[in-house]
Amino acid sequence: MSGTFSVDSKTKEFQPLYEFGSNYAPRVSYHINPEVSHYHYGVRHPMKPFRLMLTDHLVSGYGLHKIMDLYKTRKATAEEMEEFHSEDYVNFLSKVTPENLSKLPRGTLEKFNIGDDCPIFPNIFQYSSLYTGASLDASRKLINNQSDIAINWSGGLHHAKKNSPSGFCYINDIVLAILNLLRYHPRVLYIDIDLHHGDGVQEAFYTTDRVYTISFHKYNGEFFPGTGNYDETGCADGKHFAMNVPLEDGIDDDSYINLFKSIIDPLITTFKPTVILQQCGADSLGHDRLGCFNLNIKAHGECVKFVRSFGIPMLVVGGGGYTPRNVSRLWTYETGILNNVLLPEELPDNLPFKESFGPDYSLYPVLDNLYENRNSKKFLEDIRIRCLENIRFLQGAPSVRMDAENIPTQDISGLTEEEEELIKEMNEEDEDWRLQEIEKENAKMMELIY
Ligand code: LLX
Ligand code: CA
Ligand code: ZN
Repeated sequence: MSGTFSVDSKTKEFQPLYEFGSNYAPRVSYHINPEVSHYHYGVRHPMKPFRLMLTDHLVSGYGLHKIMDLYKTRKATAEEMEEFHSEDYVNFLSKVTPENLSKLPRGTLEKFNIGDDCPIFPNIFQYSSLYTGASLDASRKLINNQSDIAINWSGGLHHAKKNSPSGFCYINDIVLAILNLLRYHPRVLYIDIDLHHGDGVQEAFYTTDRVYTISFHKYNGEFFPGTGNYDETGCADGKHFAMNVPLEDGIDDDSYINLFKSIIDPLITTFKPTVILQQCGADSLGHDRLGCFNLNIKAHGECVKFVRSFGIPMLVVGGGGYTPRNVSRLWTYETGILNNVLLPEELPDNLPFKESFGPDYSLYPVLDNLYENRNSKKFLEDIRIRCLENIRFLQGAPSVRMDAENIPTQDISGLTEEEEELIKEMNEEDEDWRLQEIEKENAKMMELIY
């Protein structure tokens, strides 16, 4: 029996796959390079770059690519990486291969923390250049006021350090993007909702009052990376400009959302960031292969929606996440939120790899209740009070003189006007290009997965 509002198949084909919410319509740019999903950490490694390909399919399956500016990103150069990383480390990363690994001088692998977590896999430097290039391109779109929100799901590698990789992260695209934003923006707020402590980003900006870093994460002193207790609050000029929200296993939707909003609201009002970078690691979801929280996709998304509601320019990046089908669901849902679009729960019909999303074929299946919630009401209230006390130390936003001679007058997009024009045209012709890319990718992925 057909329902009251059932439609024939022709009508269904032309129905929009999304519904618009309120009337704030930010310009959103989406920075991708399909190549980045083809790299391989190794069969037993939990990081699966093909989660990005699943995300791309879902995003375009819902038609979201039609309402954003798409940018195929260029690779970051070694010189750009050296704005944060040491020349020695970048040079090593650009030369090392699985084949020449055994011929390196003794102690090199230990020096650069190479091992099971951070293996050397084929074309590791190109991989790092691609996701870093995407975050840099995204930061340029915001700086040039060509976007209000810029998204790079391939970025968010918050553990990488100046001289070494850490926790699967090689080049810290977040630190590099923030350094770029600081050329124009007096105050940058970094918000990290990955399951893990955003240690690499915190460390890089620990002594400055121009970047406020806040990370929500599992903490017990042992859980990777072992840092991020509430007493790490910054030093020197950066004293009180770092905040950590250590949590126990099993936190649920309501506790997380309430805590997040009650801290982020006064923080934004007091620090008055001129731009926000949000890291949206998906390993904080329930049922993540390496995770221990109970968050549902809608709760994670609610944190993104809340930050967006302040109307401050945002750079949004990915992060951890080890159950690829849920990572892609989450980042698609959040791409919808950032575009002010509510996506239907039922996944689109024409979705490649649709079988990976069964048996529910839903955008937000229930992911909670796997772990016991070890965060008591009292524990959460104590954390909240501590965090609010830290915000009170801020005494308003630091004012920064943006030196006229340091502000380039030229466009810093890294592209000429002609190139910008070309990209615009490419975006218009994008439909064909994407279909071809998707075809090619599918063929490659079939080889990898099956
Ligand atoms: N937290 C995180 C964020 C981004 C990436 C990797 C991580 N690392 C982990 O989640 C982790 C888990 C267990 C042990 C150690 C680290 C990341 C994102 C994209 C590409 C590469 C890394
Ligand atoms: Ca975090
Ligand atoms: Zn993580």
